[in-house]
Amino acid sequence: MSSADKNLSVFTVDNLPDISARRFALVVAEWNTEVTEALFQGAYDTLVKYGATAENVLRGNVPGSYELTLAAQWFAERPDIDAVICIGCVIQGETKHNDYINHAVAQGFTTVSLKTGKPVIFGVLTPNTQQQALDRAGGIHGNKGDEAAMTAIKMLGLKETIN
Ligand code: DLZ
Repeated sequence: MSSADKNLSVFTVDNLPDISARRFALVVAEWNTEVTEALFQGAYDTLVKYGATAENVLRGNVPGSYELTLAAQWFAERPDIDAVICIGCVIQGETKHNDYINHAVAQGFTTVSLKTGKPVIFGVLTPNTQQQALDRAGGIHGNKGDEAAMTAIKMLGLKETIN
């Protein structure tokens, strides 16, 4: 940082907040269960590892990723919920169905997030193949559920700092 920037107020996600009293909702799609369960486990383990208590992590199941948005809104509207992490896996098929789902879901999460002022995290994989999904659900590319949980924690820390 240059001397001219000395008085710059910087809000970062560097300091992780105390989440021991924070309450999270994990919404999990039942399509491609092998993948979504692994993502759920990664997210859950990360929340607990960073201080969340088991009773402060709620889980909701939805049939498919398209339904994540509405369930996310129901959870985000609860005053006791601080952040919602949405978990799904939409694998490319022979039709454009996946494109419609992915766009709707991404737009939906943004809408819920802005409407409620709470982090609504996009933990939805959009791979071409099931192997690509498994690679990102505890495989060679890590676990994106873990990353989704970290994102929720960091956003709560940023919110605390800004507010
Ligand atoms: C219909 C459908 C298809 C074809 N593929 C997936 C998928 O790969 N992943 C997923 O989570 N859901 C899929 N669905 C279901 C839709 O998300 C939704 O549940 C239905 O269209 C009913 O609204």
